[in-house]
Amino acid sequence: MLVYAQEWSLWPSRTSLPSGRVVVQLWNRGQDAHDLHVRRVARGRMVGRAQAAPVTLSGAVTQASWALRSGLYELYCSMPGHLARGMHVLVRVR
Ligand SMILES: [Cu+2]
Repeated sequence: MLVYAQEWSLWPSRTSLPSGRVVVQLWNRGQDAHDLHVRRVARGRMVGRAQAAPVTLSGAVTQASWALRSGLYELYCSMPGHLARGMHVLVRVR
């Protein structure tokens, strides 16, 4: 899955993924540094431990490998204030 990050949104290449190991590439197309976290969503709230792709500078691409079970997940940027400004998106793992 490729995820574009820019101020202030995240654009995943797909919103439905197979469960298991997922290779994630974060491409920062914005000007500020961004990262990418993922947490499961249950009853409208994020639960459990986050997995992450590292802080990525403007123009750079970083990669991470996540283990995801089936369910609903929120992708978000954990830099201060970025989630509140809109840098989050739901994805479904099937
Ligand atoms: Cu950000």
